[in-house]
Amino acid sequence: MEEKEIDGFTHIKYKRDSYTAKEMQTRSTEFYKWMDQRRTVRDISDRPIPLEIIEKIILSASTAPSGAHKQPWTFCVISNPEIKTKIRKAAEKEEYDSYNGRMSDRWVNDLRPMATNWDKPFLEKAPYLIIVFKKAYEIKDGEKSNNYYVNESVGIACGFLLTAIHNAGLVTVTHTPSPMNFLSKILERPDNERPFLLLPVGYQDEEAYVPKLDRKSLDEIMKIY
Ligand code: IYR
Repeated sequence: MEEKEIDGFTHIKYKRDSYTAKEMQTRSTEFYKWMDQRRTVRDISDRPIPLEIIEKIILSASTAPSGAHKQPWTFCVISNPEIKTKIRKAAEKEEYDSYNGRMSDRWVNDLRPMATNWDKPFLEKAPYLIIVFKKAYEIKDGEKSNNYYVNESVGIACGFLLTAIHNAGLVTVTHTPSPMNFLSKILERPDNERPFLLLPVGYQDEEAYVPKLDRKSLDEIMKIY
């Protein structure tokens, strides 16, 4: 491996495959078609999944770039049924209050096409819940150290996580119970960690329905200068 020192730190030579314009055309088109098949699925089966799959998915998520390479994330994986039940109960309590007053009428109305409500059976049924925590700062040997661009970093890692779940042929829903500090309590997470996103992961149910939706056209989302 070719190495060089820059300002006292080792850098390694990096070389990855590159493609011809035609190859890029095919690869990017195929990738888009495959990504476009991903859907948020609430009907998740209880069919078991080996933990190793979840481990690989999380390793993929942790390849995300992060501010100063601080990797400010913890992925909690829950398969224990009692903990899942605790989480479901607490999430549904918050969600009930959200759907019944905390969210504006306009917000609830905007969600009608998604057929969501406060009932979250997938929190118990899915073989795994992955709960992503962001680390606001680090504590090593009692010393605090900073993390940077924490929301951006963890958000990108969650994008990678969703892609890895899709790649494994599994489904999830980006569940956002609010407020979600109950997750820190149930999982006894340290003070420097804040819950970011909850993903139940599993196979889709034998019969699963997703809303009939369109994605925005390229014209609507891209502006060329
Ligand atoms: N957090 C609630 C409500 C919800 C909000 C949005 I914005 C969604 O796209 C979907 C649901 C829930 O998880 O049901």
